[in-house]
Amino acid sequence: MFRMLYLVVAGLALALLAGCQPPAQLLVEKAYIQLSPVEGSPSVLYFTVRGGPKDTELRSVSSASILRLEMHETVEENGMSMMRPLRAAAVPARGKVEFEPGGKHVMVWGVDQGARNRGNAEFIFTFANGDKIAATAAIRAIEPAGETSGDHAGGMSH
Ligand SMILES: [Cu+2]
Repeated sequence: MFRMLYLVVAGLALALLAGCQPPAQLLVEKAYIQLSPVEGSPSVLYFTVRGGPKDTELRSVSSASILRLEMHETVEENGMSMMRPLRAAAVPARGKVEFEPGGKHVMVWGVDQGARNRGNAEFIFTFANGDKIAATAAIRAIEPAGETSGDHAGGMSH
């Protein structure tokens, strides 16, 4: 009786393994830096982490093009939105973790001129399982407020 139950469970596991799901691979995608329009104030790095076959944690983010990086999480406390440092971010197996506006994010201080000129920066994401994943983040500038493309007010001649 127990033996049969065991066989049924084993069969189920095999059926799951043989499913048409692609093999899960830990990866980082859609990385971009929202460049601060104000000189001297921090920019922000956003990205999506896709989980691999096992649970892990994102431990740190580094870049040769950036002076200082800090993982943060925006939380609601007493009706106020505030940021606090994030030591690590859990990445569930086959799951998805979004670093996005209003949630988890990485603060960016000091984007070097070479990266600004190129329009992107290389990052290394380090995980608890020892994986180090490289990803390129595009640098996005914010349009100055009140200015829409193709419609310059102020009588400038062309
Ligand atoms: Cu922050």
